Amino acid sequence: MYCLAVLLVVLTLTHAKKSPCFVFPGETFLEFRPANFNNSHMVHYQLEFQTIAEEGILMYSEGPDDYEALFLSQGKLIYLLTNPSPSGVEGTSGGLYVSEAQVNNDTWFKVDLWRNWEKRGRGGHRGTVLQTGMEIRDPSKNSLETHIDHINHRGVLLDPVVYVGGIKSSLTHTQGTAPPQFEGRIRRIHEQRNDDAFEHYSLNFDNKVKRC
Ligand SMILES: [Ca+2]
Repeated sequence: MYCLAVLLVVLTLTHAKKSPCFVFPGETFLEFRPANFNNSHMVHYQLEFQTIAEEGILMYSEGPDDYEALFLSQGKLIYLLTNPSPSGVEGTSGGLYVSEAQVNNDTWFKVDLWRNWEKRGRGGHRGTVLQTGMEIRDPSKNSLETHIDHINHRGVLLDPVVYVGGIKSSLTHTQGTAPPQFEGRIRRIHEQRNDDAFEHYSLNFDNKVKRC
């Protein structure tokens, strides 16, 4: 009996560590400030989400000039990277990646999001190909959408703070233009470069985000 109890505790803890899952009511957000986190230039995020909402922010980060957002618009998933040059002379190096299918049908979607990610060549050798964009999987239909470019998006500088499910109203690049806060569930957020699972937030605004 004791062994069974220990096993259950271990299984519960393991499950919690692997599968942080959050319920967003549509009026708040989580803020993450992982230790020693570097999200400038290159990242690879993974997450899963489920919603029936047509609009809403899943993830957002910004720096002095640049920002990136993963959000819903008219039921489609969009990754927006905005990377103006500091002088404004060289123009911008951003990207807009939009899903073809609507993703607000209450099933779980899996998302991979890359920015300037070095794709490994064959045989384990590092290639020189960079990829930026996203892949969206619907495991229930075994479907996959890929929206990727191979541009070197130079000079992407972001603060090591990631907002999930919405954003703080005072952030500089989005005032008055941001989609609404997300309503639905987000789980298994992970960033591969820093090997961070997004479980321990630095802020749960108004304490309204619950665990699944
Ligand atoms: Ca920049």
